[in-house]
Amino acid sequence: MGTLVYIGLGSNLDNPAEQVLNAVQQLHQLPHSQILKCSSLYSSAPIGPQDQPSFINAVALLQTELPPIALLDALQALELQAGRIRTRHWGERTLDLDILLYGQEDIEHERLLVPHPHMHARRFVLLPLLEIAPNASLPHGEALKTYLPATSEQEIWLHSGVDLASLLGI
Ligand code: ROI
Repeated sequence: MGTLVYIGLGSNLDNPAEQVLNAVQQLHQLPHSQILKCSSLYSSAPIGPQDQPSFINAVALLQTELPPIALLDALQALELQAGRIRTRHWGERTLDLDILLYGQEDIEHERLLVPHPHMHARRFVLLPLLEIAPNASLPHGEALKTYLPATSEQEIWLHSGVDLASLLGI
């Protein structure tokens, strides 16, 4: 039961790796939801203003019965709990949780666009996503791996693997 949802995680403040790992644990505790997979952690140069720290990024696969906006509310509550404050546009953040794909749904809501409109152009999304779902595709059928070559200039490197079982105690 439930929908398969890919969630992008990012942080570049206040111990970013810990922020991301902590968020994966919190996602696993959401009602009617469980984490099925989580990518390695990646370090990536900032997209946007360059005078900010590099990011830690990952992608997790969540199986959930929460409808899209309820899930969005839950993610925003976790971001707030992590002490997120909005600074400048495309600036630094303690925790960013993005719904990348929600099943194969196309969602156009005033608060939520799915697929995430920038995901195909960001290597810090594509690489971790393809690590856990090599054949992931957009709702209209395009394989996401076809977008990877166009992002080859974006700097990203492996930070560390994630031992999901020990992280989630399963
Ligand atoms: N850049 C990188 N490398 N990783 C992110 O998660 C990220 N998130 C953002 C902006 C500021 C656009 N840049 C990013 O929101």
